[in-house]
Amino acid sequence: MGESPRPHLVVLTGAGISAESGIQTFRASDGLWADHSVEEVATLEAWHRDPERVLRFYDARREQVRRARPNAAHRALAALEAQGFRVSIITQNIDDLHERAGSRDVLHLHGEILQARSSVDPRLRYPLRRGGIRLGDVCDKGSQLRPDVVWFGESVPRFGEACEIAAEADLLLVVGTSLAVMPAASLLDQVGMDVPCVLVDPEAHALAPPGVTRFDQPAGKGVPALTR
Ligand code: BV8
Repeated sequence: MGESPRPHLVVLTGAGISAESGIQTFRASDGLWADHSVEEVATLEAWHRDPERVLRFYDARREQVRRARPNAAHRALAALEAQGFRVSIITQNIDDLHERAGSRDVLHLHGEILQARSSVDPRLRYPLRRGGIRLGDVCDKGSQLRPDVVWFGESVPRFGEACEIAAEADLLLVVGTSLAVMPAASLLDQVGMDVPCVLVDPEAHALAPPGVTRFDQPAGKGVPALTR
C-alpha cells in the first residue's frame, strides 16, 4: 500500500505577516502609503518621472527589512515544512523573512527588495547584499538598475505559476493581507471548490470571500496556534 500523499498546504501571505517584525503594512493608518502615495513611488511612471525618489523609498524599506527579524508566524510555517509537511508559500511581500525563518518553498509574487534588476532586461538580476541602488548603478549591459519588484500597472510575471500552485492546494491559509491587490487576491478563486480556506487577520475586512474560516488574531499568535 503506497504512502498516502502528504496534504499540500498553500499559504498566501501579505504585509500583515511581517507587521509584528516591525515592517510597515500598506494600508494601516501608519502604513507605507500613509506618507507616500502609490503613484509617487511604486509605479513605472514614478520611476521615469523621479527615479531618485523611488530609489530612496526602496532604500528606506530595504533598511527596515534588514533590521527586521522573522516572527513566530514565519517560524511556525518553516517548522511545518521541517516536520515534513508539504508547504508552499506564495507571498506578496518583498521581504526575505520567510526565507530567514527557514522556509524553502517561497514564491515572491511581487518580487524581492533585496534584489536589483536591469531596468531594461528583467532577467538580469543581482542580489543586494548590502547598501542600496543609486542612479548610475548599471547592469552588465549598462542599463540602470532598479529594485526587482513589480510596480502597480506592471504585469505580474509569476502569477501563472502561483495559480498552478493554488490549484493543487488541499488547504489554503491566507495570512495578513487585505486582498486589495489584483491579480494576487484572485488566487483564492484558483483553489478547488471543496478546499477549505482559513484567513488569519486581526481586522475583519470586507474583501474576505464567503465560506472562509476567520481567525481574527495577529499572525504571530494565530499561525502558531493553527499549525501546532
Ligand atoms: C497589474 C511590490 C496589469 C511593490 C506590490 C487602477 C490603476 C492602476 C492599477 C489598478 C487600478 N485598479 C486596479 C489595478 C490593478 C492593481 C491593483 O490591484 N491596485 C489596487 C491597489 C486596487 N494591480 C496592479 O497594478 C498589478 N499589475 O494589474 O498589471 C497588467 C497586465 C498586463 C500587462 C501590464 C499590466 C501589480 C500589483 C503589484 C503591485 N506591487 N508590491 C512594493 O511592495 O513596493 S503590491 C503591494 O501592495 C504588496 O506587495 C501587497 O500585494 C499589497 C499590499 O497588500 P497587503 O499585503 O494585503 O497589505 P495591506 O497593508 O493592504 O494589508 C495588510 C493586512 O494585514 C490587513 O488586512 C491588516 O488587517 C492585516 N494585519 C495587520 N497587522 C497584522 C495583520 N494580519 C496578521 N497579523 C498582524 N499582526
